[in-house]
Amino acid sequence: MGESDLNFISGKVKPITVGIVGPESSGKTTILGAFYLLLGRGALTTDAVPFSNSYTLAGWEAVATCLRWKPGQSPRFPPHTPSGATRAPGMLHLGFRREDGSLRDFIFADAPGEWFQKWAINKQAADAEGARWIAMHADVMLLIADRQALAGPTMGAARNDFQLLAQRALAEARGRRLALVWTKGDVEVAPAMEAQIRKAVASVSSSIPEFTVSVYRRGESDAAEGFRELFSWILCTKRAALDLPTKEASGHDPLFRFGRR
Ligand SMILES: Nc1nc2c(ncn2[C@@H]2O[C@H](COP(=O)(O)OP(=O)(O)O)[C@@H](O)[C@H]2O)c(=O)[nH]1
Ligand SMILES: [Mg+2]
Repeated sequence: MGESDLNFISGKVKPITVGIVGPESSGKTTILGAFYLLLGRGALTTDAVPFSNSYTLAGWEAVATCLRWKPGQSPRFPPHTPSGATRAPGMLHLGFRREDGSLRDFIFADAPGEWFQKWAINKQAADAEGARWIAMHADVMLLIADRQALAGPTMGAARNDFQLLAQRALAEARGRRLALVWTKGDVEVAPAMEAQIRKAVASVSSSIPEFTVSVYRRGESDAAEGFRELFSWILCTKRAALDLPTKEASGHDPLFRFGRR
């Protein structure tokens, strides 16, 4: 789904947009693939928030199909998300019925990591258009910390990149929901490194929730659990209510009340 298709959904109520912010190969597309596979098994949400519909089933299939077991072939990871020439990220849609009976649309924006790497360094970078799109439109941002990169031979560079990206994302979030998501939770990371990553996020706000996901089972816990916890946090997102002024003040010119930039 592209940017112009969004009108189709936002004609009703503006959907909640989830932006996944992280460098290349940090496990962003895998999160979406895992959500979709769990949804297909009825294991992503509870009966209280049943799945309603999706306008992008073919798109979901495309990200998830590699993660499935097929006869004679073990599951693979999704192919690399190309950055190409597009200016807006590819978007996947899911609709849910909430407890009060209302329908809620969610849009998941899967952008190539290159965009974020450029955006972290220069907010105005010409080829970071898609990252700016997410920063502007996302209601929820998932800031990805790739445990594999943070434990690998280039962990120092990965940490610096994370610090830059976290700074940018936190500055842009301005009151919107943001979570720190550790991907590849099966990989051990030095406690000192974990502390530095948390510190980069906590420097702005100490109340940022944390999730850990992995496609591999860790100890006793089911691999699906991390994805479920993350998804249920996303589902709780409410659109911030617009605070319109009361009637008594209506004599004033709106320009002076709302201001204009
Ligand atoms: N160990 C481990 N590796 C993972 C996991 N999820 C993804 N990966 C690896 O990370 C690579 C990149 O994943 P992908 O979702 O395409 O990352 P993206 O570029 O951020 O969309 C995959 O090809 C896998 O090799 C995980 O849960 N555990
Ligand atoms: Mg990807």
